[in-house]
Amino acid sequence: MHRRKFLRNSSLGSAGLLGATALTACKDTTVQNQPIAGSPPQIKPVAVCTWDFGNATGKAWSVLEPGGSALDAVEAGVMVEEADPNNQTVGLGGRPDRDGHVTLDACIMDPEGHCGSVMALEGFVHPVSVARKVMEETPHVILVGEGAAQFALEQGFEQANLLTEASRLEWEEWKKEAEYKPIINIENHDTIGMITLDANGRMAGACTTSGMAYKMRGRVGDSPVIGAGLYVDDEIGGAAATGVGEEVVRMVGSFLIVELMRQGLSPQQACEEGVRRIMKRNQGRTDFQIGFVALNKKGESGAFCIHPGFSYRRYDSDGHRNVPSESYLKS
Ligand code: SD4
Repeated sequence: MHRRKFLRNSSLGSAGLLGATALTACKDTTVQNQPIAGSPPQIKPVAVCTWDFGNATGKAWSVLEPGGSALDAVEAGVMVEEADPNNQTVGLGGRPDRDGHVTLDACIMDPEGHCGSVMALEGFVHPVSVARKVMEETPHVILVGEGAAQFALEQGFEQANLLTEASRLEWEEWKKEAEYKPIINIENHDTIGMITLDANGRMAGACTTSGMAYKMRGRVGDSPVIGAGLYVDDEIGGAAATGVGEEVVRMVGSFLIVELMRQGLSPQQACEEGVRRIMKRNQGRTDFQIGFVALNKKGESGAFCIHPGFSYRRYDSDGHRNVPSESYLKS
């Protein structure tokens, strides 16, 4: 019902090509990067991330504001959530798979388009930093499982037990029924994906997660898949995803959003179109959540999701705020 109405009202429909009508058809709630009054136009740094992770964007800002690089900022920013045992979907304290293993996925991209990723990494608090080492120290883009752990050790990362008592007890409880059913916005949707723009106009991104709670052993979602959970093109902008990774992977979601921005859509319009494509492919299925956040080269940002409840954090020289996202379904 919702879907049909939405598609009927959308001039983008299934055509995939974006004309001038399409660009003006939807209400554009893109957040602008305001110029500083009285000063010549200049690049103003920005950090945005999925969900209300103010400590993470705050950390990224502390790197960006004094002139630090987008890459250093994005890594430092998401590391805050990786180290927080109270965030049960990222890093330390992340919910385990159904067999009780905390397995982490992360990726990072720099302004030159270099990228690194680790998948199903166990026993290290900062998979994003291991991913950065994959990018900088190896001829590869992705390392998985035991190989990723071996590489992390070789690079001097310290091993740690990531299963906190709180997450272990929840898992023990879950095992009584052992039902695998994501609960929208609650159970396991707090992956952090972050995009940064620095004072030199360079962009970077990172995404890190413990994935869907109680997933099958060996399952990898969208977050460490370049183009799905994260994509950055320094000429255009970047995007990151949160939610049910299988659906994001099927659409190569973040790459799609960056390509839509390349065709002229604002970050807001691009996120909306990305969600519409996912809904179209799912033919009326609504029992899952996905949220996208995007930032373009001008420092404009936008977000969109399927169900109400998603928001994104934005930090720039005008302040630090949690921006509620509009949704495809209204309630
Ligand atoms: C995944 N996309 O592994 C991740 C989960 C997530 O917020 O985003 N949670 O599918």
